[in-house]
Amino acid sequence: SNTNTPSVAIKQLDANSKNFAAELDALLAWESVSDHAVVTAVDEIVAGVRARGDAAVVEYTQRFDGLAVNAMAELEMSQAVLQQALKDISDEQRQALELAAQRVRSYHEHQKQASWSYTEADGTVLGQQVTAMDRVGLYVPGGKASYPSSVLMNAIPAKVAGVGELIMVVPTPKGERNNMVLAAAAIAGVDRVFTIGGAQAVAALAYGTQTVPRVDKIVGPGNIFVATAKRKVFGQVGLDMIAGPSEILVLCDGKTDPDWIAMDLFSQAEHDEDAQSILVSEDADFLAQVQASMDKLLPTLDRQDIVKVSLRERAAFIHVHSVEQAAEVVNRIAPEHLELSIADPEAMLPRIRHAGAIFMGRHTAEALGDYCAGPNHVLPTSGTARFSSPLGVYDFQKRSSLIFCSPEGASALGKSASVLARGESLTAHARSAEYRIKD
Ligand code: HSO
Ligand code: ZN
Repeated sequence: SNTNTPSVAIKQLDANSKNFAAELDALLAWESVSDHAVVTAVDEIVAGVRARGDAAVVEYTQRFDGLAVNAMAELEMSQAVLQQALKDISDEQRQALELAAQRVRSYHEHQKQASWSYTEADGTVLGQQVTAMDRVGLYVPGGKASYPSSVLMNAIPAKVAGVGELIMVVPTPKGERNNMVLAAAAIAGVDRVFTIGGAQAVAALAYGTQTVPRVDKIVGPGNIFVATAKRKVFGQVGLDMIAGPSEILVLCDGKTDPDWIAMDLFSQAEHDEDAQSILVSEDADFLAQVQASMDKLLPTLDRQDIVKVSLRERAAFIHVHSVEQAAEVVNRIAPEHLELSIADPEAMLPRIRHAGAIFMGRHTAEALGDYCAGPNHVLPTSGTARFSSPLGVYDFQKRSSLIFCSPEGASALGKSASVLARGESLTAHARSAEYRIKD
């Protein structure tokens, strides 16, 4: 428009105002909808797949994805199809996917945990053995939010961990395929692909069918049906965190090009209407400059409609008055993505306690990390960085504890074990330990 009113006026908060804590709470308030009708539908689908296996999956896929097949086997995509997708994308696209995959792989190699053990004076050995999961399922959404980058980010850590078999499910509504997603699966080394989705795919992976093997863990984002189905199969199978809307917090000293900051905020807002973009600065003039940049650049965006809603409903500029206050705000929000667009990000780092990923310096746009820097883009959202970490190799590994008692060790430990067991009135335990006591 030609008026002077900003196209989207961003909410302004001041960390010195006496209502700030309450205003911040309101800004961050977010509740995942749990729709009763969805829960009922998902319960029925999961029960159907559990009872009737392939036949139910074929029926639901016809009903929800408009894909009619005679047998479940037709819903499996061969490796030849994946290789063809790799040929069908452009050279530029293939090279970009390969570079991203290679960088994500080498970053995640650093996360591998090793087994360890130590030997006590009497010869008793204690330790921990690390093993990978046998089989993992990767859910990939169909349609618009079907991101090849997310295929790499979920599949590669599993492969690096040494997972035996990686099974991907991706719905292809009316048979519509995403070649970049299939090419990413080929590059990441996905073992089998089924063109199924929704609650029926989650149930098939969790319980297994005649054709779909049962997996040990399911990872990957999905819509409300997928999230609800994951809750339903909780306990049956390992699960990743259920992601909330994506967020970014940019902390800027006012010396970065305001256009860059505006576009960084937009890059998060364009994900979806619920995404949240927050800018924190000590420089009030700079906040005004970024607002002006946003007004200038907004009309040039392809996803304006989504961006506008996201900015109007959830964005904020927070004026802070010291470095300490800035750190306090960051830690209270515990953002999924934190950009430190400041002169000395390393000096700030010790003050940052809660953030999913920290992008350091003016040149490190979140977008680089989303695609190809190397670290994972599956990150804790909605403040859960207070207690959780990015998706990683460790999410596909598990630990077994090791105890190897020497005869002397067993004898010495037997005495304490016996006392403790009798204290719990568990006399078979006591006698089992006592057999090993040498007098
Ligand atoms: N920012 C998203 C990841 C993503 N961005 C995928 C682009 N494609 C959530 O961290
Ligand atoms: Zn993104």
